[in-house]
Amino acid sequence: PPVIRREDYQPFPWLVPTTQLDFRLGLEATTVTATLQVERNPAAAASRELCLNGDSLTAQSVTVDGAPAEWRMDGPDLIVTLPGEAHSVTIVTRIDPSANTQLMGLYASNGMLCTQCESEGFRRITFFPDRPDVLSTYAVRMEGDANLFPILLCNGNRTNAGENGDGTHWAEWHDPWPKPSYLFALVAGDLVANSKPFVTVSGREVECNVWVRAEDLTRTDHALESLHRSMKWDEDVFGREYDLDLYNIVAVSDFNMGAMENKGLNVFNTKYVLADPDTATDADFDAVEGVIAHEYFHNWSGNRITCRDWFQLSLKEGFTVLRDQLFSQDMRGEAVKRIEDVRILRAAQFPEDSGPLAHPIRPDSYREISNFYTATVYNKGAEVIRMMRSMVGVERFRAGTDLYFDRHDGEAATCEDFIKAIEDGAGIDLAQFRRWYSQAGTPRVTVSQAVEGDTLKLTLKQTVPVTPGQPDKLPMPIPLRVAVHSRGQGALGEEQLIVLTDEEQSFSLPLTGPDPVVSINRGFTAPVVIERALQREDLVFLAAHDDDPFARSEALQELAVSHLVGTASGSLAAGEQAAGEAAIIGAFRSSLADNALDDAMRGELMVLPSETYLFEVMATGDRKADPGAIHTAREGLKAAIGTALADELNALHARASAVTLDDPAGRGARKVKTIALGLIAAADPARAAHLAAAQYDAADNMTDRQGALMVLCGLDGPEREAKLADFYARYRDNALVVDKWFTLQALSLHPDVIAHVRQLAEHPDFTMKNPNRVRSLHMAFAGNPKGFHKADGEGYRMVADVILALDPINPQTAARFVPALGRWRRIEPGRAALMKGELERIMAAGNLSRDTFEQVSRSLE
Ligand code: B3K
Ligand code: ZN
Repeated sequence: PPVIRREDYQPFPWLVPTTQLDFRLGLEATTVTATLQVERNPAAAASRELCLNGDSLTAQSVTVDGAPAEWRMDGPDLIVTLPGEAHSVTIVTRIDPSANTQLMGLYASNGMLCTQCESEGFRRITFFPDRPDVLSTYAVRMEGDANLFPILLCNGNRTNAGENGDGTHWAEWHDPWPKPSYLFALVAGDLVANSKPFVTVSGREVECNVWVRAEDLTRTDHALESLHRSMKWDEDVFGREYDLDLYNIVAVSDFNMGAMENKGLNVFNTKYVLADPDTATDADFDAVEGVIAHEYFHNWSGNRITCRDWFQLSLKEGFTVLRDQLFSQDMRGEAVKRIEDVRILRAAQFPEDSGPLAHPIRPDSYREISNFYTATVYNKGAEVIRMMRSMVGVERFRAGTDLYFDRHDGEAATCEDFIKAIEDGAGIDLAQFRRWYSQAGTPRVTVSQAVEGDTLKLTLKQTVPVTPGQPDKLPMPIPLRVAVHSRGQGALGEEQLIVLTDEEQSFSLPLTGPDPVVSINRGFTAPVVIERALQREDLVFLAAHDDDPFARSEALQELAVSHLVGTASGSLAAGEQAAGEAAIIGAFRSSLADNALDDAMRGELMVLPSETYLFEVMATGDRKADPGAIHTAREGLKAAIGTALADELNALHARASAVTLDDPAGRGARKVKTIALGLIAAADPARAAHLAAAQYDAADNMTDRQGALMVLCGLDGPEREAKLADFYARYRDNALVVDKWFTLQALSLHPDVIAHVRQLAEHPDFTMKNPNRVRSLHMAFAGNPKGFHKADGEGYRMVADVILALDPINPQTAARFVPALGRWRRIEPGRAALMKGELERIMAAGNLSRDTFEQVSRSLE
């Protein structure tokens, strides 16, 4: 497959002001008649040829201005020769949605028809310039069986509808906003809506609908309310008003991603729509709210202003992730949300940035763009824009985004356009800052300090690691919020923002008192790794007293990371092991006793660093990660905490179990309840099994039930089997909850987890055709630090088998399993050889999709 390069961008020679689509819908056969009005693009080099992308399409007929046209195929694409300046091109294609297992283009799901076009799915529906810089106004007519497809939806507004008298009916839709083909959507099916109008800031009424299958209707209130909250928030915080009279959200159960922001017709994975307390956890509720918001915010950051080409993906995704994060911070509390987001960044993006698939947030080349919907483009992209906001402050940042929306409304823009708008609107020079868009790799900042009179001299040194294709790196501007506290006096210093721009730079900061302790990268202002040798008592001080709650949790993480990595690599000096453990236990004890903390924050302080992140830290320099040693160390620490704090944890579990409120306090209680249970389980499995069974039985909500079952899954004994069976029997008709049942078993620390996963893959409810189900079992297993990294390589082999089996069915989803194996270079030699061997086996199988080929070949380079 060819490599596509950012520097090769050329504007399309033709404009397509309007597009008319006519669909004769059928599950097995759908006929599409597309009429494109085209005219020469004055801004592009002239061409007599109109190249229309296709993917697995055959043209039934091609006419130009009503007459047979001169055309030919060029691989998958169709080339029409056009003599004049402006023409009407009509093409008829026929597709089989029921055979579409890739879930790109038009496909059948649960008896309904729906679409997914981003990035290059529209070309599986009809021949078209399927690139984001060709904007067109769409008018769509759809016709189909009125019984099979009572509801017919498309982008924009419904302009007309009627019955044909032969059992078929039709609808016409018009979207007044020009859009690229990737934002096209169509849905036809037997659906019902939960509806509630939203009145915009200027007084316009917007009909908001959440469309689902009838049996799911009772689980849609949260999604609808989340949509309303998002609409209001975007008006208040970014000054963005919705621009159509209708906003439709449709939930489908077969979906490659979370959701899709098609103009006026979002298509969602059911997982991010359906929620009620009996079937969804508190975390699920948060995820629904976050994804609903994310897709809604795309209406401005993505749809009104779209991307010129796919290299600019972070223009819409990074910015929209930042917007949804800020929204969720406002809805649920800043500190806890920030801690969660940083945890995700470290677990998902840092490994990407340090591995064979590392790429800048604005990549320079790709073979398959689906592989670049990554944590780097999304989450690091959000961090990069967040840094701009931190440097200029909220108000000036708003002036920058106002200018961006104003200047580029209706355009297909670039990351450069965004940066320029922030520069002009916010009044900041981002010349050096642009390196965050072009350089991959997580910068490391080394910190040293010295007292000089009444100031503290802080010396910072940065290195940006070498990444594939980028051997030489330049220093980046790294904004850091810092404060200098005094441990001796227990005094807290004033916070200020410093920006490290050079490779090495010193800053003079005022001292607050004796024993200065620097609190740095507060709020995680920059997505970097801070390296410093802080004394244990300093970290304990920060964990207990820092006035930035994020910094408090960071200090505890730092304490745990250095202890665990030290333990795993056997590098701790005598006595250090016990001292480190004691310090962590002490910090946990303080968090448990600190009445000023709410349970939501207390819960965050009780989460140990993930094993993925510990691999990252352990695999520094020449040192390799040892997943087995990390797992043993982390479980050992859990057991030590559980043993030392048995009374406190039991008391916490009991206290939290008595809270039955359906409010933030109740949520906090549910969170700490299961965290406490997990720590108790590490120390006293029998007692934990008993408590977990009781928690399961008493549960009146999914959070408690799933939490209890999760703990039971890692234990042996009769309760495990009994509760798993009960859970399945109770929810066997609810696909999303059955997914949880698969996941709990695939993620479990049970010694027989591999055998369990093999059995579950044979379960009648398992299918490779449904991405949620595949993820619930196999993706969960690939993230199981113990099972996946089993020393004999059986876990690796199982995941490689999944990739090979899934690739012909759904390449996009298959390719997402590759990064787990691709980290072999950073792992100890025994496992590394086994992982690499599996990648080579996949490569040797041949006939791989573009998606999987690209990821495997890059992982072996
Ligand atoms: N924009 C979609 C991503 C779809 C990608 C499919 N390959 C979801 C989102 O980020 O909102
Ligand atoms: Zn998005």
